Amino acid sequence: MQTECIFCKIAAKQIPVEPIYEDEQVIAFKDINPAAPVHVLLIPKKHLEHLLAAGPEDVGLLGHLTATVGVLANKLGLAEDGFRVVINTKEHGGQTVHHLHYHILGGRSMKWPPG
Ligand code: DGP
Repeated sequence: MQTECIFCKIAAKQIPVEPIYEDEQVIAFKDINPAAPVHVLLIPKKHLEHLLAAGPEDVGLLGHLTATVGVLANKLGLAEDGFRVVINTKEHGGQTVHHLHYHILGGRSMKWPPG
């Protein structure tokens, strides 16, 4: 855990959170600034600054995160119409919180290319 990391604090329940899904390795919760009717963040409890900070020891964790997207899609009612998963990475990716997170966006049609 990184003491100054907001998502580490959420994962540790030092900041109140209503988990949409949680297990030993990951937690999912609503984005504070939703960009779609459904906008959920899925994070590892382990602090990884971004996707590129994941090493060989994190392959299982990344697989678990990705598999959890399907669990969330079903739980959130997104499985039939579809949804988008975004992992903003570093400056050009638009990453503002430096703890790996998957954005799960749904409830409307998404545009392409993204801005
Ligand atoms: P990104 O730009 O990919 O780093 O997205 C960070 C997202 O995190 C952004 O959509 C807003 C969200 N966010 C930032 N702080 C908090 C918080 O304290 N609680 C929640 N639920 N979401 C947050």
